[in-house]
Amino acid sequence: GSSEAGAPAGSSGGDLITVGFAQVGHESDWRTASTNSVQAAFSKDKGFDLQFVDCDNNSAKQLEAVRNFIQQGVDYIVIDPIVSTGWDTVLTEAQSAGIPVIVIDRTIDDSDKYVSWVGSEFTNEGLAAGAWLKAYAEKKGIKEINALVIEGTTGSSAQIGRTNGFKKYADANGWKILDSQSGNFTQDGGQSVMESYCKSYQGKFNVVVCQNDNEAFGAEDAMNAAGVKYGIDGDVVLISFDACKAGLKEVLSGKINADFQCNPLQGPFCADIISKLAAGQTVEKKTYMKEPWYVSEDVLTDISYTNNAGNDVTEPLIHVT
Ligand code: GYE
Repeated sequence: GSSEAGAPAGSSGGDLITVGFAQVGHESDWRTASTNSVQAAFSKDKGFDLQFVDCDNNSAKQLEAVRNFIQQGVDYIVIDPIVSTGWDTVLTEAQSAGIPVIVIDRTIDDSDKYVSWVGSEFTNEGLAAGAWLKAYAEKKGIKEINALVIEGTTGSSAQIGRTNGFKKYADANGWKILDSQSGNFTQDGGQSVMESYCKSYQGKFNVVVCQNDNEAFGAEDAMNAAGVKYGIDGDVVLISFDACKAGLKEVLSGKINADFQCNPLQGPFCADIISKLAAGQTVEKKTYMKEPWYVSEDVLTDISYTNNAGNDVTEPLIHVT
């Protein structure tokens, strides 16, 4: 650590800034991109000594990882919180130990004891999906929407925001959400939820909303097996989130109708925040990633979508240009 006023004590990395990162797990392509981004941004040649812990989507493991970082006396702790609640006690412990905590990606609801957060506006992503579907249905003359939702990890802010954002459109437009179950942000999860949906709702649904691309890949496998036609040439509109590389390929080939990007490249923003803190500078409490959306048929040519700049989102942030 540095000797600037306000810089934390307890560095064990010589001149390097020691950073403990409690990562969610390895459930998706998005997560891999996130891990790579953080590891590249916190390399030794950039002045950091990164301790990376894969918490395997297990909240107890994640709390334990953070407590270990506190015990070791790292300079900074970075957390991508698996779920949004249950954080206040451990963040109080970090605060008492004088270790600043930076939150990335998913948000924390029940505590304000962190210094800064960088990530995405998940409710906005759900609203964007709703706005796109509304325009698409109008263009295609689809009168009734019977949707099946495959949610992400229950209690994660990504799942909560995407669910609420899309539901807002469903409620406002009289769309039916036939079912909404968690696929845990994994391909296997998406596949098994979709297999059971295909059995229970055969012939009754025309929209499938997957809360990440890996779930969408699993849902595609299940629909292929059940003979359900989806995508631009099918009977079922397939919507996804993340827009990872493999997801965008599916958009290009028309299998996924629309994919709402969540930008995982947060490492450099996080490293910048920590460098500023180490230099005794003040940092923004919130930093939002820029996120376009990708569709295989552009039904909104005259409308562009603008990322949330910190507003409390109650309406979709769509601006006619
Ligand atoms: O959408 C999903 C990942 O927290 C935004 O987690 C992230 C989500 C992402 O597993 O693919």
